[in-house]
Amino acid sequence: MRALILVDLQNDFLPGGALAVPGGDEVIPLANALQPRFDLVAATKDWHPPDHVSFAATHPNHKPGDVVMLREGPQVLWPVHCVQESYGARLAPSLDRQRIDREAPKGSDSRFDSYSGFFDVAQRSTGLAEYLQRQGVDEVYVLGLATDYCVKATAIDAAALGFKTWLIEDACRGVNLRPDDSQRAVEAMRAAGVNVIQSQDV
Ligand code: VGL
Ligand code: ZN
Repeated sequence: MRALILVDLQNDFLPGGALAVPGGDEVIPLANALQPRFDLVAATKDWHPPDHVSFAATHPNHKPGDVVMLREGPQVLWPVHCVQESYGARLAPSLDRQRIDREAPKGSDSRFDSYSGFFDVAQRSTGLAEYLQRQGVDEVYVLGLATDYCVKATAIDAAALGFKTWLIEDACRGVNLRPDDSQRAVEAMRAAGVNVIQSQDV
């Protein structure tokens, strides 16, 4: 069984959103075209409470882009984004949502961030891995936003969980706080056993 994982195709990560990823809207047509080619489609959703630990506004005297040290490790601080039930947290209206079998919210505990669709920084499961395993999925293809954060973490965890894992590189876009972050993320995924392909080769 082959699953497609759509990572965080939410309004706040698209142009005009609170944490807009440059060119983020360009991956939606690819996501729509690819969905029918899979046995199962899952969509991860960043789903934060208003006082989430990853928001700069939660930390006095900090601004977006700062990094604070937490028990679980360094945490990049972001603008308020993907607040539960808000418009920004909704899946993109242009995304074909009919074929999505499972939505996987993450980062919904105010204390812990979760770039990965599988585990938060405290290593607690979102339930997505168990769901895919129950469905008999053994191959996972990953696309979405952002290459250098949630796509990277999700693909690396998928490979570590034992799924044969592909990154659909041209169907992802990165934040690129540093200009080469996405390229480095792709290299990190490759090093973790993720196969890197383009959408035309799926
Ligand atoms: C993401 C930063 C903060 C992502 C989520 O979807 O890559 N990035 N929250
Ligand atoms: Zn987030």
